[in-house]
Amino acid sequence: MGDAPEVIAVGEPLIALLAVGPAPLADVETFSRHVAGAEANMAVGLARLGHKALYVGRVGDDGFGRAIVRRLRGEGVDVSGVVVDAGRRTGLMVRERRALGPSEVLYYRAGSAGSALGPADIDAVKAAFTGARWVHLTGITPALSDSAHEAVLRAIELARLSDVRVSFDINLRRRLWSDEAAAARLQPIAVGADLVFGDADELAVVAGIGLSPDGLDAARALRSAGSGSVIIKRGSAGATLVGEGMPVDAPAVAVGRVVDTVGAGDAFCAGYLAALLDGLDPAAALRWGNGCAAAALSVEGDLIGLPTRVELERLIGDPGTDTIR
Ligand code: KDG
Repeated sequence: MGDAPEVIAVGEPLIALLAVGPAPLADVETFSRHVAGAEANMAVGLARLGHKALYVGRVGDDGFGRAIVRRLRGEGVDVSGVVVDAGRRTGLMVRERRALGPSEVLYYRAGSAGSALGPADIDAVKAAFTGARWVHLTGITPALSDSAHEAVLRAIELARLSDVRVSFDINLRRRLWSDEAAAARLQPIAVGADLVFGDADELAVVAGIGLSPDGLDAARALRSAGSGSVIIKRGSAGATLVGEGMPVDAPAVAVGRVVDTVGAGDAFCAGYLAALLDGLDPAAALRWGNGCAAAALSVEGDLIGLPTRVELERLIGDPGTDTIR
């Protein structure tokens, strides 16, 4: 496999402060500190499964930035694409935890180091596009700033020039922009991507059509407009691949107790891409994606639950065994 990256992931790495214990944010006094960011999660997921990922993003020259770089490096991700921006702070998110109803997320990332990502940061790793198989992008980055949007477009351009395929996870963040603004930037990216991941809601927004609960209409609309394969993430109902031929469904892997849903989508992408890199067929890739998502759901924080190859094989190969002696 060598040291050349198989996948180049581009995005904003974040520090996430997660409330310890269920309470409204106003009452939370203790937080646990985690490394997060959708694309960084995906890169770590790939590394745990034995694949080479290069991460491109910006951190501040601060303790949070150092924690991110150390963690990614320690996980085996190539951090040569990470720029330390001395003039800005590392992006931050704060998340409460509720026993009932949705948990609120607050972002402290406007003007962050990560939001200053630009096309020059992509050009700086241009050589890595020769030989890479995939570039992985999400719909979060184009929401951060004009320059971050341009960085995404530059990554797509270099991918095309180097025969690298583009994987795009919509990851609609309504705290960052309106559906209209998101559709305007994300639709052209989705339509040009070889692989698009999204839930039914995200796919409908990006396709510019009404919501259908199964997401099939939106997936088909995107495919007719030019997208390659579309993966509909359906949470506890599993995932569906809409590509050539009939849609392929794969059930979710049962999770005894869901501890933390955030990051499961990134884990799914990591599992799916890892399986494709291994030369497995799309049905197996869906199983790997679902397995990784289940593993991530069962642990708090975005990174901790991401499985190694052995853990994934145990999870999807022998679901009846719960003790290894
Ligand atoms: O997918 C998980 C992400 O939501 C989390 O790590 C933070 O990247 C993040 C974001 O922008 O919400």
